[in-house]
Amino acid sequence: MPTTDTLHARLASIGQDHLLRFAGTLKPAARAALLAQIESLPLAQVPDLVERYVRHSPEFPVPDRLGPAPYFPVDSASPRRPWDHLEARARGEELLGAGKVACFTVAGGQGTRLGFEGPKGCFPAGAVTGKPLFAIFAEGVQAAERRSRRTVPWYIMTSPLNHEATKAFFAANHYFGLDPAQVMMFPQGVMPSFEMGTGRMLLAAPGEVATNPDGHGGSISALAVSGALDDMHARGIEHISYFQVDNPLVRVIDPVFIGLHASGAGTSAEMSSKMIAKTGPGEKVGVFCISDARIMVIEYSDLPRHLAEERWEDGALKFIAGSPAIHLISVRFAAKLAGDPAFALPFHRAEKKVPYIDDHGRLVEPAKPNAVKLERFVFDAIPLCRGSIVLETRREDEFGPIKNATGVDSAESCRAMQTARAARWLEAAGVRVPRRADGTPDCTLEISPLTATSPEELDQARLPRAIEPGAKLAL
Ligand code: UD2
Repeated sequence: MPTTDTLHARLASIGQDHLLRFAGTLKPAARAALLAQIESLPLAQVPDLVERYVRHSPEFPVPDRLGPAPYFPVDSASPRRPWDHLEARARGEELLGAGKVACFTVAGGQGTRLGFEGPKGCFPAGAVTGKPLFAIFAEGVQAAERRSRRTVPWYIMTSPLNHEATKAFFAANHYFGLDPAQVMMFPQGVMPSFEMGTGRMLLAAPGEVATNPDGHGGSISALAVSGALDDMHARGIEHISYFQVDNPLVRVIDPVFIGLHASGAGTSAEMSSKMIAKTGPGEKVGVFCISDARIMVIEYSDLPRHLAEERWEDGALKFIAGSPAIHLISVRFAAKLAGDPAFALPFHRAEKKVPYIDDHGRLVEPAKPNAVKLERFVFDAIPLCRGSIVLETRREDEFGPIKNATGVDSAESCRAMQTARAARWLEAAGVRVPRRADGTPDCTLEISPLTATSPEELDQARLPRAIEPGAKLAL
C-alpha cells in the first residue's frame, strides 16, 4: 500500500493530485480505501487517455473502403449464400453434448434509460408471469442442459455497483433451479470519470474517485481477472455464448449458430455474431461492415449518415445487418485478447452528467454533461480475430430488448413481441389463436424456454386446441 506522500507525488506528476485534497480529513480506514482505489486505476495511461479522449473528441476512424458484411441468410436454402443447416445443427449439438459451450451474460450496465432500481436482470420481463430476465435466461440454460445432457456453465458479468444485489437476487431465488456451482458472477472493471475540458478525474465523495463501468468490452479482461477463463479451461469449455441482459427473446444456446461458428469459416471462427435486418437507417444498433476482408461492427452513431442511408437498386438498405449483440467467442481467442496488450480494445468516449465534489468539498449536481466516460465495446474484438461468421436471425424470433421505460424497445414492446412469437409458434402447431382486426393476437402469451425454444419443440399433445379471446396463457 503506498503512503499518501508517494501517491501524492505520482498524482502530481500527472496533474491529478487534487484527488488527495481531502485525504487529510478522512478517518484512517477511509483514507486507506481511497489510496487503494486510486492505486487500482490505470494511472500510467491517464495522461495519454486525457490527451486523446478528454481534451479532444476523436472522430471514429471509419475505414475508407467499407462495404456491407457478408452473412449467412436465415433461410439456408437462399440462393444468395446457401449453407448446410443440418450439418451446422449436428456440429453444434456435438459440441454441446461434449460439454464445450458456456453461456455468458453481460449485466454490468447501469440501465438508466429504463429507470429501474436494481440490477436490470431482476426486471420483471415475462409477458404473463412477470418472470425476471435472469429467470428466463436460467430456463434457457436448463433447456439446453436437458437437450445435451450436459451442464452448461453460466457466467454473469456484473458491475461493482450491482454485484452484491445480483448475487443476493440469485440466492433469494435459489438460483432459479440451477446448481450454484455452475453460475459464476464477477464484477467488471471501472474507469475514472474525467472532467470535460480539464481532464481532471472527478471525486464522487471526499474519499472516493468517481468511476464508471468500463463497457461490455471490459468483459474480456474481467473474464481473465475473475478467474472465469481458468474455470472454463478447467471445465473444458471452448466456446462462449455471449448475450446482453436486456433481451429475453434471445436463444441463450443455439446449436445451429454454434455449429456454423465452429465450421462455417472453413475452420473454427474466433468470434461470430448474429445479425438482424435493420428496421431503417436510423435504428440504434451497430452495423456489420467489412473492410480489407475484416468483419467489424460500426456503432450506429459512428456510421456516416450517407452510408447508413445507402440503398441497393431494389430499395433495400445496403448496410442492413444490425447487431442484436449476440456472439460466440472462442475461449482461446478471449484468452489471447486478455493476455496480449497488442490486442487491447480501443476506448469510446461518451459525455455524461456526473455529480462530483468540488475543490471546496461541496457536492455539485451538474445540469448538463460535465464529464467524459470511457468505455470499451466487445464487438471491437471482431476485426482482431482470424475467422468470423455472421448469421442472420429473425428479429421477431430473437430480438426484443428492454431498454426504455416506454415506446420502442420497452417492457411493453417486449411483451407484445413475446405474445406475437408465441402466437406464431402455436399456430404453426395447429392451435387457434384469436387475432384482432389489425392482425395482432387478442391475448397475452408467454412460452418458457423449458417448454420450447423453437416451434418444432412444442409438444402438440400438451397444447390447447384454441385460445380464448383476451386470455393470458403461460406455457
Ligand atoms: C447495444 C449496442 C448496439 C446494439 C444494441 C442491441 C453498444 C455500444 N451498442 O446498444 O449496437 O447491438 O445493444 O440491443 O454496445 N453492459 C455492461 N457493462 C457496461 C456497459 C454495458 O455489462 O459497462 C451491458 C449492459 O448490461 C447490456 C449491454 O451491455 O446488457 C448493452 O449495453 P447498453 O444498453 O449500453 O447498449 P445499447 O443499448 O446502447
